[in-house]
Amino acid sequence: MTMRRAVTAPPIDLGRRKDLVDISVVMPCLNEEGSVGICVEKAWEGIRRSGLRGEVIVVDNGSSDGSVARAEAAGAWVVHQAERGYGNAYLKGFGAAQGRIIVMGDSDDSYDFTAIPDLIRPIARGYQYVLGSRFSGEIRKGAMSWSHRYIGSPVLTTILNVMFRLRVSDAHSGFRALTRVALDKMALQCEGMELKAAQARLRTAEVPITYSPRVGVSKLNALKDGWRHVRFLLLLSPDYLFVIPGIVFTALGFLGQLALLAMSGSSVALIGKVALALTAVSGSQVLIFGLFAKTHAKNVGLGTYSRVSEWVEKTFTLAHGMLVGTGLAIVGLGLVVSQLVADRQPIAAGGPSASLTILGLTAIVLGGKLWFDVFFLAMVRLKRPSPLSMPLSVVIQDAESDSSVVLERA
Ligand SMILES: Nc1nc2c(ncn2[C@@H]2O[C@H](COP(=O)(O)OP(=O)(O)O)[C@@H](O)[C@H]2O)c(=O)[nH]1
Ligand SMILES: [Mg+2]
Repeated sequence: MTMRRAVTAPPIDLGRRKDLVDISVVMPCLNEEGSVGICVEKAWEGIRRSGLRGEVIVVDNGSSDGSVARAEAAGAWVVHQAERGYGNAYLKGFGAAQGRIIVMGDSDDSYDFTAIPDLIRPIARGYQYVLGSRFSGEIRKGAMSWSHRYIGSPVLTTILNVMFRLRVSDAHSGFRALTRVALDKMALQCEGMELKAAQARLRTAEVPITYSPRVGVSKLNALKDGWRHVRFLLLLSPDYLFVIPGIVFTALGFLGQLALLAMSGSSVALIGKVALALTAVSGSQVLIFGLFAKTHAKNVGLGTYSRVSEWVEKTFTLAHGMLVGTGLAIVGLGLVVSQLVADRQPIAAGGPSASLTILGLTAIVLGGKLWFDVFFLAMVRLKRPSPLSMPLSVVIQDAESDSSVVLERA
C-alpha cells in the first residue's frame, strides 16, 4: 500500500489547494471533546508562529461525543476514517494532507502544538523526519505513569535501538514532523514509523518537547499496545527472533553433548544427553526458520542486505544442501552402526557409546531434514511479481536452476 492512494476528495476550497499549503497538522481523535478544540487552536497558533501557510486536519473514527463539532468550530478540517485504530487514523490523515511538511500529534492536549516552529526547525536544515522527544525534554508531573516512564518506555525504546541499531530517545512519542518526500519513501502500512524511517534512510533529528497530562482518558492500552509493539519489532527482525536463538540452542546442544561425553552410569546422564540432542535439533530448526524468514523478508522488500546473508544465500543452495544432508546422514548412520557393532560398552549404560549413538542419530535426523529445508528455501526464493503489477500471465523464475514457469491469470 502506498500513501498516495485516493482519499475522499476534499470540498473545493482554495485554502486547501496544494500550492497554498506548506504545513499540514494531522491529529487523530477519538472522543476528545474536552481537548480537541484547544489542540486545533494551538495548532493554528503554531502554524502562525512558523510563518508558513497551513491546514489542521482532525481524523475522527466515529467519536460519540462532541469532538467533531469542537474541532470544526476551532477551524479544523475533519476527515472520517471508517476503520478503527490510531494507525488507520494517521493513514487517512496523511492521505488527506496537502502540505510539504506534516506534523502529527494527539488531540488530548498532552503535546504543545504552539511549539510547531521548534519541531519543524530541523526540516529547514535538511532533515526529513523529526521526532519530538519527551525524554530529552520535559515530562510534567502526572503526564506519564511511573511504570511507563521508568519501565515500559525505556525498555521498549532500548529494544528498538538495539535491534535496529537506532539511537532514538523516545520511541513512543506522538509528536513528530516529517516531509512529504519522507512520507512517500516510508510507504507506511500501519505502525513502526521510526523503523520505516530508518529503513528508508531518512535524515532523522530529535527535538526536546514538553509532555503534559492529557485531558480525558487514554484510548490506548499499555499492555496490549506494548505487546503489539514488541510483536511488530520481532516480525521485522528474523535475526533476533530466529537466527540468534537458533545458534544459541544449536551450540548449547552440541557443546553440552561434548561436555557430558565421559559421563556415564546413570539415568540422569542418559536423559541429559538425549535432552541436549533434542535441543540441538530444535535449535537448528529455529535457525533454518531464520533463513526462511530472511529470504521472505527480502522478497517482500523488508530485508536488509549484509555480507553474511549474501554469503549464506550463495552457499545455501538446493544442491549444496542435499549434498551436505546426505553426507550428515551417512556419517550419522556410520556412527550408530559402529557403536552397535563394536559393542565395547553397552549403549544403555549411558556412557561415551551412548553419546556417540545419540550424536549419530542427531546427524541422521538433521541430514534428512536438510533435504526438506533446502527445498522449502528454494520455494520461498521463487520470484513473484507484485499482485498490483500482475499482467495476464506471469513468469515465475527460479534463479538457482535457471528455469521458469508461466502462469496464466484466471
Ligand atoms: N481517530 C482515532 N483516534 C484515536 C484512536 N485511538 C486513539 N486515538 C487518538 O490518538 C491519540 C493518541 O491516543 P492516546 O489515548 O492519547 O494514547 P497515549 O497518548 O498513548 O495515551 C489521541 O488523540 C486519541 O484520541 C482511534 O481508534 N481512532
Ligand atoms: Mg496521548
